[in-house]
Amino acid sequence: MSRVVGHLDLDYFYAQVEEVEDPSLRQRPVIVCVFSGRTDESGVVSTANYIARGFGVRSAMPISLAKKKLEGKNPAVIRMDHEKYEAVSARIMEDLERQVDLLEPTGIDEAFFDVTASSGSDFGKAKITCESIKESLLRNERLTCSIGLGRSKVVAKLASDMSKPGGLLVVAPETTENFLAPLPVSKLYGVGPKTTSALDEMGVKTVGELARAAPAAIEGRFGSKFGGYLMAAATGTDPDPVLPGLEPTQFSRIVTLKQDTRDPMAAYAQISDGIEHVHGKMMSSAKSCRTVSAIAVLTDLSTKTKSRTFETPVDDLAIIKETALLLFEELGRTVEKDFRRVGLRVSGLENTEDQTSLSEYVRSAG
Ligand code: DGT
Ligand code: CA
Ligand code: CA
Repeated sequence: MSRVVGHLDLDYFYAQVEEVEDPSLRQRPVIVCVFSGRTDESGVVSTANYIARGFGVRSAMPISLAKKKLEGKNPAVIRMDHEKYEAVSARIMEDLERQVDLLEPTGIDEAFFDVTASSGSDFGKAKITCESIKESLLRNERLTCSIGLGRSKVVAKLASDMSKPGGLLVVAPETTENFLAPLPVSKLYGVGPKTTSALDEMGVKTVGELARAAPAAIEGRFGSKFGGYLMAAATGTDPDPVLPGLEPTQFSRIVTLKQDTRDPMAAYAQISDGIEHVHGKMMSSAKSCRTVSAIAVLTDLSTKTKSRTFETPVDDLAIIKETALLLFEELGRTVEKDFRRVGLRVSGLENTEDQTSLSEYVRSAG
């Protein structure tokens, strides 16, 4: 039975988030910039939308050079707002986690996932899951992504790269070796310029040539660990599992409201089950939280948050629910647009066990 591994990567992520906030940007070249502050122009491009890329703009390019390439093209030059992209990323990962069996985020805009169990190892079924992931991302965040599906991480990552932007590429197990064979070795995950030129010196240019090379020669040149990885990657049999993050730092749940509203009671009623779900996760991992946050995504897709931090960690459902309701009331009073989605987050997690053992210690000491 083959594993079914996916890789998802958001398209031109920071720039696309800016387009969602201001849809008029979609018709213009957009560059999201990190200003170093030395002069008005110094700094680099973090990312650019595909219109700007069409004029030769790339990540890490000096802002002055990017502006030169976009002269007369009415470019939008936007300052990078990392916190904003982090918030969007956290929501996406949370949604994604519920749609797959295992999720391993590997960066702000990408993750590996495993759907072997839920698809019964059926790539056709898994493809439908991927289509619905793309639809919900578009519906909830108005963002597009690229997804690759294969029997290993290397294949999934390659497939998502090749389907960019906006695509979905499924590499079925029986077609994997033919898919990989003609590609240059530099396309393999973990193969940089150094490895590429070392392989080139051995007469290995394509992944197919790598797969047919003598394992002893490859391991002799690269060591048994990396050499072994290279040989496995070349046939799409790299064994690394999808590993979900180990220690959670927060739990959250977010729901799309049946109808846009800014009535706190209506919002609270619809997130109530979600609060119980979050509380259940705290209980099953023996955590208490210091901070409870109410989140509202408004109709213009901006995000507003209100938080309360307690002096001692809390794990009582009634306290969390009461706090959430108060926070939604505060949010309802301050926002200027209706809520489209509402969520609850608990953070500042601490092990409840530690507190028990501490209080037991105090008791036995006293
Ligand atoms: P894509 O995936 O090719 O459609 O485009 P991006 O922009 O999503 O590229 P990706 O996935 O490599 O990177 C995700 C985000 O990370 C990107 O939106 C901005 C940021 N980023 C990427 N490369 C750089 C860089 O060289 N410098 C800085 N400051 N940020 C970067
Ligand atoms: Ca990306
Ligand atoms: Ca990425």
